[in-house]
Amino acid sequence: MADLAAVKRALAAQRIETPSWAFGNSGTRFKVFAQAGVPRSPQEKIADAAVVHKFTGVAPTVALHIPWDKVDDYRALGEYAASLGIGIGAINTNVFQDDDYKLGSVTNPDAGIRRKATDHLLEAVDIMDATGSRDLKLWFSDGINYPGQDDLRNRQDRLAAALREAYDRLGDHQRILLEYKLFEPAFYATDVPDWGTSYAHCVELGEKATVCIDTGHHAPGTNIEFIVAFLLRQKRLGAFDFNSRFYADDDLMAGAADPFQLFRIMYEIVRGDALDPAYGINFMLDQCHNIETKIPAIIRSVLNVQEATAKALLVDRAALTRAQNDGNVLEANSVLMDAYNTDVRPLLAEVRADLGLDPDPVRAYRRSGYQERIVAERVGGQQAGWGA
Ligand code: PSV
Ligand code: MN
Ligand code: MN
Repeated sequence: MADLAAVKRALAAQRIETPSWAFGNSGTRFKVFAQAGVPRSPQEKIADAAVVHKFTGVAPTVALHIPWDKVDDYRALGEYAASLGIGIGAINTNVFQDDDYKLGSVTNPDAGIRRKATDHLLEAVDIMDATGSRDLKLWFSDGINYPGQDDLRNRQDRLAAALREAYDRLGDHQRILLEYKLFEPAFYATDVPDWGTSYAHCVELGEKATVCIDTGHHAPGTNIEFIVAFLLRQKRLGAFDFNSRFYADDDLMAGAADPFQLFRIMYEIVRGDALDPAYGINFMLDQCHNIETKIPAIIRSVLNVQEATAKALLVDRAALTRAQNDGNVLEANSVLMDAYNTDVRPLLAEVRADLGLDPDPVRAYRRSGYQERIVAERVGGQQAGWGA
C-alpha cells in the first residue's frame, strides 16, 4: 500500500504553471469567439493567474509569451506578480508571427532574418534576468512545406548555431527548454519534429538544455510515457506543456481527452522521483479555452493534473515490482489499474482543506464573484495571439 501521509505531502508540494495566453481570447483560424472579462494587459493576465493559484494552492507561477506580454518594465512586472503572491515562470519566445519568418526563423536561409530571430531569443534572456525567471522556452515553427524547398541538414546547422548563442547567454541558474512538434505550421518537414531531435540538440548544448514535452505535439498513438521514462533516465526532461488532443494540436484542457494517458505520464514521473519541485521539472499548461470560460477551465485543468498525479502516487509500487519480477502480466496490469480506478477526489479535498483551501476550487471560484467583477470592469479584452 502507498503511504497516505506521504501521498498527501507530495500533492500539497506539487507545482503547476499556468500560461498567460490561456487567459486571453483564442480560437481557430476560422473564428475567435471573444469572451467578456478577458485580460486587457499582461498585468491582468497575471492577476487572473494569481486567482487560479489562490483557489488551487499549487499554481504559483505564470509563464509569459513575448511579445504577447510585452511591457516597458519587466522588473516592475515581476514585482507586480510578486505583490499578488505569484512568480514569473518560463519566458516563451515567439519567432513565428512575423512576415520575415515565412521561410523560417533561426533556420531561415537569410542570415539577416536568422540574426533577428536569434536576437529575440537573447532578448528573452534579458527578460528572464529582469523577472527572475529560470526557464527560456523555445518553440520553433521552422520547417518546410515541400521536398527540396531548403536543405534539411543546413537547417539543422543553423538551428544549432542559434541555440548555441542563446545557451551561452544563460546565467548559472537559467536553462533552455526545447520544445518539439511533429508538424504545423510547416507540413512537409519541421526542424524540431520530435523528442529525439530536441534531445540531441540539448546534449550538444550542455547540461542546462532540456526537453519540453508538449503532450499535443505527437503523432496519434505515440507512447508519451515512454518518452518521459527515457528522458528522465538521461536527466534531460525539463518541462511539460500539458494539454489534450483528439486530433492534432487541439490545446484542450489537460486530462480531458485522455485522463488515462495523463496518469501513465505522471506514473513515470513518480517512478522517476521527479515530482518534487526540487527536481526541477516545470509542469506547465499550454492550452487555449476557445469556447469555455477561461479561469474555471484553467482551474479544472490544474485539478485534472492533480487527479492524475494522486492516482500515480497511489500505485502500490512494491506489489507492482513483485508482479513484474514474477512475470505476472495480469497482476502487474491490475496493480496499475487499481490505482487509476481509485476515486481520488476525496483525498484531494482533504489535501486542500489541510492547506486552508476550499475543497472544490471551481465552485469556490464561481462563488467568489471574481468572474462577474472582471466582466463588469474589463471592456475590450485582448486576444492571446492565436487565430486572428
Ligand atoms: C506551439 O504549438 C506551442 O505549443 C508552443 O508552445 C507555443 O509557444 C505555444 O503553442 C503557444 O500557444
Ligand atoms: Mn506548447
Ligand atoms: Mn502547441
